[in-house]
Amino acid sequence: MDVRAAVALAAGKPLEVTTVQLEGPRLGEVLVEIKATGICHTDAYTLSGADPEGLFPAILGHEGAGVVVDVGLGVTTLKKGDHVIPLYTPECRGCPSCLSRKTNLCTAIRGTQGQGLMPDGSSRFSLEGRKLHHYMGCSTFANYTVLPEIALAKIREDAPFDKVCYIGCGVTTGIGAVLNTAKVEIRSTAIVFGLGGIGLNVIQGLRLAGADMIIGVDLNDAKKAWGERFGMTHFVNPKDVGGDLVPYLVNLTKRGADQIGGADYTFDCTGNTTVMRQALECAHRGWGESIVIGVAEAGKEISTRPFQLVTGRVWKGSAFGGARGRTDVPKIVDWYMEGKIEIDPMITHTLTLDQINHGFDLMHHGESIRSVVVY
Ligand code: NAD
Ligand code: AHE
Ligand code: ZN
Repeated sequence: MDVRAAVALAAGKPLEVTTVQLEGPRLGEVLVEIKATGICHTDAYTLSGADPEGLFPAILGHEGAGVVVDVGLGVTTLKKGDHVIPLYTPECRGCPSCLSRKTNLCTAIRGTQGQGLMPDGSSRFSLEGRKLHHYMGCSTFANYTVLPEIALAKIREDAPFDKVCYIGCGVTTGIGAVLNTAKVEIRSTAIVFGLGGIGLNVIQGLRLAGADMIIGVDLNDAKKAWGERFGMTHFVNPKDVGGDLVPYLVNLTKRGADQIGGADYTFDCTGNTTVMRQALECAHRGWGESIVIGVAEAGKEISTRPFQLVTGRVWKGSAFGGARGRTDVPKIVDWYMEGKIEIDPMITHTLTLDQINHGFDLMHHGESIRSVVVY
């Protein structure tokens, strides 16, 4: 069938909105009509050419919501008409990773997903006979896409697509990093670096968890009001700090009788490796945990004095907020529908597919929190 898509033809070039061809679902696959998709910084990262797994030409996009249109042979858990959110971290419930109960990083199809292919090693997308790569197993920058059954979360039918698409990445990543990865306790102190589409969701996750000091750090002063809107208690712009940022933040978090300082939990939501080091080093001696969420480009490395770890700080990473998509995503949709979490105010721009490059510009200029394309 012909579908409308924004195609990444080459690294660093704007997406080209055009008509591409999509084959129907094969064994274990599902055809989904995408109704809305968010634009995440990770899409921009891959488009920039800095992603070692970035393949071109490709159809990017991984933060969508839509409706099942057709199912392939062997599909048992979904049917035509079901409302779904695509999962770039699938949940097969049978691979060693899923069975371990220690991680959400299902390995059932990760190999082919990283090659921009469906699990059988082929692509369903083409443009005038030329193969197009899938992206993160989702390719939501197309109004129809094909996904494996294990990469779809079935959600309630009254949830608005143009809002809950954000649960497909940003909301779950931020809130999940707090609840699943860090397991933040009530009354904790926390520092969040980078108050964009992910960092603000970390902040609302910290508010949910009952943290009582939530420090937000961003180079953009406009993010102060945004952080406060979701529960941030203090804002620091590193440009306003005269000396080294780490002792400044450690000082801000001093509250025990020993006056050592350092946060119980810190989160990097920037993808900047210098910031990742700062985030680790302003975690509390003895127990502070620093969670890396940001994605750094190929060739970047993190470093610190091992003494930082010897003295009890813990460095962790979090992908998709540690969420098991088919199990957890429908619950997060419920939280939104019940008013337990907020999404609407973070969706600052709603665009048509033809305006998708403008959505990337808004992100790069720090003018949006989330732009959502509605088909
Ligand atoms: P965004 O562009 O909306 O926000 C980034 C924020 O960081 C901006 O507010 C920017 O001003 C701020 N910032 C940049 N450099 C900074 C610095 N040196 N110090 C302080 N603040 C700084 O991006 P986003 O969509 O929120 O994504 C954030 C990061 O998270 C990206 O690297 C993205 O690829 C990654 N990400 C990871 C996962 C995961 O599962 N681990 C999921 C989604 C996104
Ligand atoms: N191909 C990239 C991987 C980047 C990355 O870490 N992606 C996150 C999700 S970001 C969503 O916005 C993730 O889930 N990672 C786990 C995985 O299996 O990819 C690179 O840099 O190599
Ligand atoms: Zn994302």
